[in-house]
Amino acid sequence: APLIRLEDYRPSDWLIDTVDLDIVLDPTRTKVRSQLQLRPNPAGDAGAPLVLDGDELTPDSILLDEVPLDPTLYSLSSQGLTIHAPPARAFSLRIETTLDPGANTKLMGLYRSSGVYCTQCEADGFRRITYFLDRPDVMSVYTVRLEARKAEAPVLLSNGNLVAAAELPGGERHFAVWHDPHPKPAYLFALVGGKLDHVRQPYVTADGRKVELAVYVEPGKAGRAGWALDSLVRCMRWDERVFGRNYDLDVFNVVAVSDFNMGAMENKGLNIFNDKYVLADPLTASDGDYASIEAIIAHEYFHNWTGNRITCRDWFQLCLKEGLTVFRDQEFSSDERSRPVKRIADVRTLRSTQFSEDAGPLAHPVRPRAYKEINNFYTPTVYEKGAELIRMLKVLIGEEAFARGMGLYFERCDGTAATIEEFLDCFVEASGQDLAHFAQWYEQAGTPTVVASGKYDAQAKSYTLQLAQSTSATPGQPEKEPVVIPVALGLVGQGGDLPLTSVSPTLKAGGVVVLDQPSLSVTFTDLPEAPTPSLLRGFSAPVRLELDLGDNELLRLFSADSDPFNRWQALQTVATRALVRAGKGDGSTLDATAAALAEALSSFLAGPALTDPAFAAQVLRLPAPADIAREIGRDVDPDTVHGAHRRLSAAIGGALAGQLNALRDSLTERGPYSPAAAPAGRRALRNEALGLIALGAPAEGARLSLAQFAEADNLTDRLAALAAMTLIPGAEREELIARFGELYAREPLVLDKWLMAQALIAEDGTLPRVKALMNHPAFSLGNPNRVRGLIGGFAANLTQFNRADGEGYGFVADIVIALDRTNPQVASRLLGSFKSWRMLEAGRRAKAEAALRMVGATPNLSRDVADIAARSLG
Ligand code: BAL
Ligand code: ZN
Repeated sequence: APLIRLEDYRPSDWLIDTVDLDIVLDPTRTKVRSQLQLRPNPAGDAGAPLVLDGDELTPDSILLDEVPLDPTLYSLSSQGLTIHAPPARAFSLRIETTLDPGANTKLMGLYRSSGVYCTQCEADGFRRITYFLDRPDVMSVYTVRLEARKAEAPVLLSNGNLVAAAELPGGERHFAVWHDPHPKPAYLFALVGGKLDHVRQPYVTADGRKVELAVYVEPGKAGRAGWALDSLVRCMRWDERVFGRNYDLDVFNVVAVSDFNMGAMENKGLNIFNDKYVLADPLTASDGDYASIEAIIAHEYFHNWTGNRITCRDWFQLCLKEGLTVFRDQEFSSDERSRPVKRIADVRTLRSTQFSEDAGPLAHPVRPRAYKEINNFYTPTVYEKGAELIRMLKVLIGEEAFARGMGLYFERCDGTAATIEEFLDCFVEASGQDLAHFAQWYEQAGTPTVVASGKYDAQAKSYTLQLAQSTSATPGQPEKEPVVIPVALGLVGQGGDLPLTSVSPTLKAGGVVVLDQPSLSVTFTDLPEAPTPSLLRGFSAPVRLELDLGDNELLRLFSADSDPFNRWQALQTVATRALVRAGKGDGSTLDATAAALAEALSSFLAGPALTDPAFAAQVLRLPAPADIAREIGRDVDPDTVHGAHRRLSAAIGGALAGQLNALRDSLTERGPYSPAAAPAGRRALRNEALGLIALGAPAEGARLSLAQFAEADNLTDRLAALAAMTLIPGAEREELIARFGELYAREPLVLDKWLMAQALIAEDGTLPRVKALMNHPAFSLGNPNRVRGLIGGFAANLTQFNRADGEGYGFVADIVIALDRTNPQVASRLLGSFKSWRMLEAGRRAKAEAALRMVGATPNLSRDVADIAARSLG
């Protein structure tokens, strides 16, 4: 496959002003009639051939200005249709194609999911529906007529507003016409046709527009759509209040489908969702699901301005819409819930998904410079690190300048396909600051490490902080430049934060030191006592921090820091250091660390900490074994890491079992289930405690888990009981697994969690268990959620995917190869599970490499899988 490069970008030679689609839906023979109004792009080459993208299409007919096009005037290839010498003026094209939605297992373009017609066009699925200039900088006004048998598809939806709908003569068929007045790129096109129930609610925007909001779901599931609708209303109000953004159509529809490659898709006015991120009721969705639904409903809605009204010039700019929109949804969730807890959860995700990507062979810049398959760049780096860059920008230029810059961006770039440069220019103008160096973050891959050390001079009453940064080489980038790192900090004394007095120009208002060179030092004066530095408050930059603080100083920060993120981080750092040592084979300090942590946690849990149980739950949760493996970074033995983690958890759980038990009792919910943040936080803490008891006092843990399962009135508590029991081998565990499976036999989304809980068991028996579960009636390789639950869960199992005998790798590799024939996107995602193979000890490394080579050598691989295999080995 050819390498597509940012530097080769050229504007399209042709533009398409309007698109008229007439689509007659049929399970195997869907007719697509497309009429395009084209004109030469003044910014392109006059007289250039017209090269329309097409994927797995053949035209039934082509008319140019209503006249059949002579076959000598065009050619067809596997990539599309070229008209060699089109007229050098505006003209129309009518093209007919026939599609088989039932046979479309790639879930890109038009397909059927449980009998529902739906589409997925980002990044390049529209070319699987009709021939088109399928690139985001070609923006057109769409009018879409949909026709279907009424019995098969009583609901017909597309983008924009409904302008006509009627039965056809005979009464068996009907049609609907949708018009979207906002020019959009083809990747935002969508249609839905099927039997669907819905819930709806009228909404009036802050600027007075009446909008009908609706959420469509499978028949019989309308009772589970309320939370999504409620979340939609809340995020719309929030975007009006916080970013001054109003909605711009008369309807906004959300549709849940059960087969979907991504989480959801922001098609203009018609968001299509993986049903996992829409459906919720207390017995089939966990607190985490409620929070994810709220966040993803918001994310897709926020795209209406950051993505749709302002889209991307080309796919290299993907982070322009994704990083910014993730930032916006994170801010929304922070305002709806607890800001520190949301930040901690986001940083956990960033470290586990993005730092690990940055540390391995798939590392790439937030704005990649080249790709073979764009679908492989919907990554934690583009999304999560992309959001971190926006957050840093805000810290660097300040809240007010940031708000002005966003306003300028919305005003100036509305209706355009924009670039990162155009985005950053708005903030240069709003702040008066030069952001050229900051822009390096978009170009340079890898996680910088910041090393910090400090020295107090009692005589001078001054404290000097040294900061140094470095970034390891990543594929294609052997040399790294220093980046602009905002280090938000405080100096903590006996009575709390000390004043920050310094003449250093690197210290900004609000206590931010800007590290924009290899190293610097800042001296703070007028300090009557030796301070403990609290660095990177709120995780002000996506970096690894190495501190010269001892465990005692960290424990002091845990109890005294005014920054909740760093209180949490302090304890994580103490645990991480001990686990890294033990994970490398030196477990000599583990017991002492366990005792110190248990003592700190014990007084924390006895104190006023319990005013925020969700925060306390985060404090109780140790860094995951995979985080420790990543910190060790080379020659990792997963069994040693996992063993150390178990030992530390069990020691803490054992020491605190009595206290945790009492704590659980005090947190018992009395009223009916509510997904609100406060009761969810209490459940989180109760269940975190249960996990520790299960490891520290297994008999007690089993008793409590079984009782909790029996009494629970919600999925969160049932799942937590199941998860705790998976830590305790034996007949009781197997009975509970079976009982859970029967209870939810008809709930595929819950069974996904059940499959995953089993796939994550850190025992030798897990691989045969997972193989057996592939024959479970609920499992299907054809459904992405099932694959991600069972096989994705197994591939995330540190000790079992990385079995010393290599069988875990072979199993996943075989599935990747099988899946690639039907769904390359899901297959390549799964192959991404190998991304950390190079950090393993030699034996496993060789076996992982062999599995990757086996995949790479398979004939007829998709571009998606071939690209991941090649880069993983590169
Ligand atoms: N644009 C793809 C799905 C999402 O990020 O919203
Ligand atoms: Zn997005």
